[in-house]
Order: sequence, then C-alpha cells, then structure tokens
Amino acid sequence: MEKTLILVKPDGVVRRLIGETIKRIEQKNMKIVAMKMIRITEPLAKKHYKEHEGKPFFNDLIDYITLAPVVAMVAEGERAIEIMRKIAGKTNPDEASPGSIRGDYGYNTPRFMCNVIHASDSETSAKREINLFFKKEEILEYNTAVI
Ligand code: FUP
Repeated sequence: MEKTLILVKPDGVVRRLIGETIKRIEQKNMKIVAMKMIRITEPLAKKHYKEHEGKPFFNDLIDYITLAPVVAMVAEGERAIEIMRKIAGKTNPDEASPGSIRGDYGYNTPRFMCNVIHASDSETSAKREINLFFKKEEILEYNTAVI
C-alpha cells in the first residue's frame, strides 16, 4: 500500500472542482485517509516547492498556491502514487490528455499554470509532502472491506 499527497489547488477550489476531484480519486478505488482545507502560508509554499526555488516561475508559483485555500488529502492504495499522477495528467494543461483532471479542467494564464491538482511524484516526495501537511494522528486507519 502506498500513500500520496493530493492538493486541490486554489484554482480548483474557486472553480468548485473539489467534489469532481474527490469523485475521480474514489472512482479509481483510492482510499482517502486524511483531508483538510487550509490556506497555504508563504513559508509552507516555499517548503512544498523547494525543488523549484530559483527557477523563473518560482515566485508566481508561490503566489498561485497561496491565492485561495486548498484541500489537502492523503490518498492510499496499491500504486497510489502512479495512479494519482495518471488521474492528474501532465503538468502543463496544454499537454494533459482529455480525461485527466488537468486535461479536462486545467488552463494556462500568462503568470500561472492553473492545473487544478497536485499529486506527489515519487515515494520520497510523498513522504516528505505528507509530513509537511499532516500530523501523524491526522492520518486515519480504517477498513473498507466490502460487506
Ligand atoms: P507536477 O509534479 O506535475 O505538479 O509538476 P512540477 O513539480 O514540475 O511543477 C510544480 C508546479 O509548478 C506545477 F504544477 C506548475 C508549476 N510550473 C510552472 O509554472 N512552470 C513550469 O515550467 C513548471 C512548473
């Protein structure tokens, strides 16, 4: 079983895409084991995107992710990281396939890639990012065996 961090980003929240995103996660048999709505602070944004520090788009990226609240979730399942990356689609909405969240709802503006969702890209990132957003006791264990 893997766990991965999912964010419905500010553009997803303001466009009422929280439900659509959760629907697609659940449809793919992922189990949501933690969830909260928060306004990402500048320090948290900089930690989350530290691999992009110094890149030309970094400041705009920090502005974008702090513009409005996000919904942070931990999704659990077999190959959850890979599956959630597939559901999300390619980073750039112009390149993301129709049928993926980014392909169906993402768009580019001159400053921002409004690509609706974040999904951790590796096991190392998933562990690091889950720890940034959630305390251990906020991640729940429960049984979903079909009755
Ligand atoms: P992803 O893992 O698909 O979210 O992609 P990255 O970690 O490469 O990028 C994180 C965010 O930075 C993207 F969601 C959008 C933004 N970004 C840009 O604005 N311009 C770029 O050239 C690359 C990424």
